Amino acid sequence: MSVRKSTRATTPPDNNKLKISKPKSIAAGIPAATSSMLHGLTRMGVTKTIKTLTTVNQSEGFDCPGCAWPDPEHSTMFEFCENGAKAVADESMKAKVTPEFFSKNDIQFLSEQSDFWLNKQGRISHPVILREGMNHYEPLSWDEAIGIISDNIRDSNDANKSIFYTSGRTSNEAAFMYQLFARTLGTNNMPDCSNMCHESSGQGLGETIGIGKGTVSLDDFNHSDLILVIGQNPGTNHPRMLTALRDAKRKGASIIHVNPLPETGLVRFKHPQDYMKLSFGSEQLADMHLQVKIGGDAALMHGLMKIQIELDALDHDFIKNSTKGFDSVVEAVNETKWKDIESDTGLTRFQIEKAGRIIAKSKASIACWAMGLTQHRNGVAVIQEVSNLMLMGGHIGRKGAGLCPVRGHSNVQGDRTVGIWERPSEEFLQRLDDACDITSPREHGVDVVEAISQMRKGGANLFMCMGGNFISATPDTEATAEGLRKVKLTVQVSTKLNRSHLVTGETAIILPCLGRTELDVQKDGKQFVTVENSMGIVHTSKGNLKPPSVSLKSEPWIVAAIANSSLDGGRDWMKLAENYDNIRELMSKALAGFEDYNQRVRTPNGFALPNPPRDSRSFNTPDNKAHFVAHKLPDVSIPNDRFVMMTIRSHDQYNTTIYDLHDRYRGIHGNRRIVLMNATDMIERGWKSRHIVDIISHFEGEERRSDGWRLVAYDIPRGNIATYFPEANVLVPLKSTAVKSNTPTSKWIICSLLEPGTRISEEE
Ligand SMILES: Nc1nc2c(c(=O)[nH]1)N[C@H]1C(S)=C(S)[C@@H](COP(=O)(O)OP(=O)(O)OC[C@H]3O[C@@H](n4cnc5c(=O)[nH]c(N)nc54)[C@H](O)[C@@H]3O)O[C@H]1N2
Ligand SMILES: Nc1nc2c(c(=O)[nH]1)N[C@H]1C(S)=C(S)[C@@H](COP(=O)(O)OP(=O)(O)OC[C@H]3O[C@@H](n4cnc5c(=O)[nH]c(N)nc54)[C@H](O)[C@@H]3O)O[C@H]1N2
Ligand SMILES: [Mo]
Repeated sequence: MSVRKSTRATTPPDNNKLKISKPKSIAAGIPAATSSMLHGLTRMGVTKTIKTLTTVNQSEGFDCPGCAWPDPEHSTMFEFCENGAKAVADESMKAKVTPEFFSKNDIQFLSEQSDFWLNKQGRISHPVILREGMNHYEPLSWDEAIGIISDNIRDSNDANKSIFYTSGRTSNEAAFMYQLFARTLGTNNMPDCSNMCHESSGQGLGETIGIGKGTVSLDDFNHSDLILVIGQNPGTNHPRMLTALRDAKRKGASIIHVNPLPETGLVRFKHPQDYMKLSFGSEQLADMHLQVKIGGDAALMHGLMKIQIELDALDHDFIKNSTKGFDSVVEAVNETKWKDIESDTGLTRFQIEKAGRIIAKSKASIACWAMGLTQHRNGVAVIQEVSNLMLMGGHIGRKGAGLCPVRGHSNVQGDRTVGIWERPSEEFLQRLDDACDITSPREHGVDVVEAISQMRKGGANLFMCMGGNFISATPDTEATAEGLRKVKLTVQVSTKLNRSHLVTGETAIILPCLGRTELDVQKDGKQFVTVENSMGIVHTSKGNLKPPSVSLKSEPWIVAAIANSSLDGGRDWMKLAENYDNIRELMSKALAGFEDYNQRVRTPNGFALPNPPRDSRSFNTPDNKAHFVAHKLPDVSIPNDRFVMMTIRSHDQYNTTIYDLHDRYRGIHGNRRIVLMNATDMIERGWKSRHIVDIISHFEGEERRSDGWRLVAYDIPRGNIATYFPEANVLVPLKSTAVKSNTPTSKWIICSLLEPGTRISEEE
């Protein structure tokens, strides 16, 4: 038997020349429309591009795999954006990763290629296996693959030695079956991408308003006086949100953008559909940009709350009758000094007062946020501060008002609703057990960070991933790799090649699956699946493209086949996969709010799941009140000569999938190994754009190093720097996580920047 040589876990650089141009001030509009068309055309051909793009988010079409932002009525022609077009084109790529491809290229060679290169190789066409000690994947039959996985499960004496990860594109049906399988087996080990994403929002809001989801509908944007967009880059990551912001703005709403970077879409915006109608004007969206320092949001919220209290812009009736804890928040806010607020935020009291007055005047405000708040040590606390600010003015359960965590993956919220959670509630388990005649384990399972620790201790026989790219999405790339290599069997259910296929357990299997856009035909005919968007609307998604290979299986079929061969008796798993109505029938019984699922989900725009704060201004907390939660300000001081780094997304990427090398709105092209840095900070050190540095991150006495990063002078607060995810994940310490949600602090990493090859002591 050959001995496997090690593979590379971190992303190698693309050796293209770095081009820097002026950041764009206008998002969407002509360049976006052209760029998305070009992207589609080059990857999948003219007819397919047009056929595909015109059916995205139609009531008869498939749900856009781009993001979780809802569609107006879920039926508008052309309600797709550059982001969605790229996601669709990428899935429909003509190139294929075949067994011949794997026999030509060993995993060491593949691991030395960049993420951009890996993704370009196309769709995985057959099930393949990397046998113990071997350096090449080889084809195998579906039967053999399922047999190897179920043997591993049956040989294990402990269900908790299996870990089942989920990424957020998985449909409700597949996710429901997957969690039912895991719980029937006897484990809650169901980490998911949410653990790294909006976990802090779910945790924070669960405590304050009794539901871990947002409380606004898309229509609320049409009735709002003020929209806060905090720690979010919608121009790149949720482009369709810009349409909602534009419409709100036209109806008189103010928009305040809170971000260390002046993100493009919020400055000026041109709608691609207006381009089609030949209207060439651009509109300014944000009325105010509060260029807060990284981590300064909690202090900003205290400042804004001070103003509300001072101006008595408070909803006294609501506070008195429907909430608890207001006084403790007033006390905490009063204790905070303006000078601390100014130094933590980097803003002036004057700026904050101005924003505070806009908020005080508003009769209906919406607060939106994303990763700029959740991926911090105080992620849960800062979201509760936002909630405090909104509750104070009664901005909840009122038309045009509410809390709006903007989700990432298109079905990440649905996956959680149907049971992908390592810490399910007793209420959820009880209902599941009664409906499905099982006894679910009550012991909590592992989340992402805990799963990595379990693997590093050699405590996992099976690590199965329903989509995603675990090695590149998780923090501390080398530590995660060490864990993955100790697992007996790793299984990836995937569409495209990624690094998680190259950093594996002793044996590794890739199960290639159908994508969202493709026809799914089972024994009873054509199937559709269902998904839930960021605003709690559940609707259908039906692919219409011919799958790229006849060997692909659907995710529900894959779960059914593995469950069928790993568990004895009890349930006819294959029957569930023959017709997804059978799965939905079971979901109707097992899930609160899913009654008559098959019937209700077939209505043209789907249906809304119950949301007590939105529907009736009521709160499902132990005392049926909304809760103000007081927090002291976090320590956001940065040690001398160090920087705080945030890891962010570029324009041409979808998480770990790199479509291309252009961060168009920020004017950075050809190279992703860059550091955005304040020009004065650079001048002080005698550095210029393109200067190369090594980055060292520091956490609790540990150091992590990554070499060869190019500086780019950028409009970012002093002491702050930004790098791209996933290249910089090697620097994110595994143990640096948010209190309560355990989300890695991908937006708060303390770093030193050094001349190449030097060590800290040499510099000091
Ligand atoms: N094209 C594209 N679309 C996507 C994705 C993608 O990768 N590509 N990913 C999807 C997923 S899974 C998700 S979760 C979302 C992510 O959507 P975003 O949350 O918009 O994504 P990030 O790039 O992580 O950007 C976070 C923003 O927060 C800001 N920020 C960082 N730290 C702070 C802070 O301390 N305070 C404040 N106020 N702001 C801060 C950054 O400057 C940046 O603008 O997008 C989804 N949509
Ligand atoms: N440093 C840093 N790290 C981060 C973040 C950050 O901001 N900074 N963001 C975090 C966030 S918000 C998230 S959500 C995670 C994302 O973590 P993941 O969800 O694990 O990663 P993705 O890159 O979205 O996964 C891409 C892979 O999914 C597979 N795929 C695509 N479509 C399908 C499908 O329909 N079915 C199946 N089975 N597979 C499919 C393809 O093989 C593709 O290579 O990363 C997190 N990591
Ligand atoms: Mo995410």
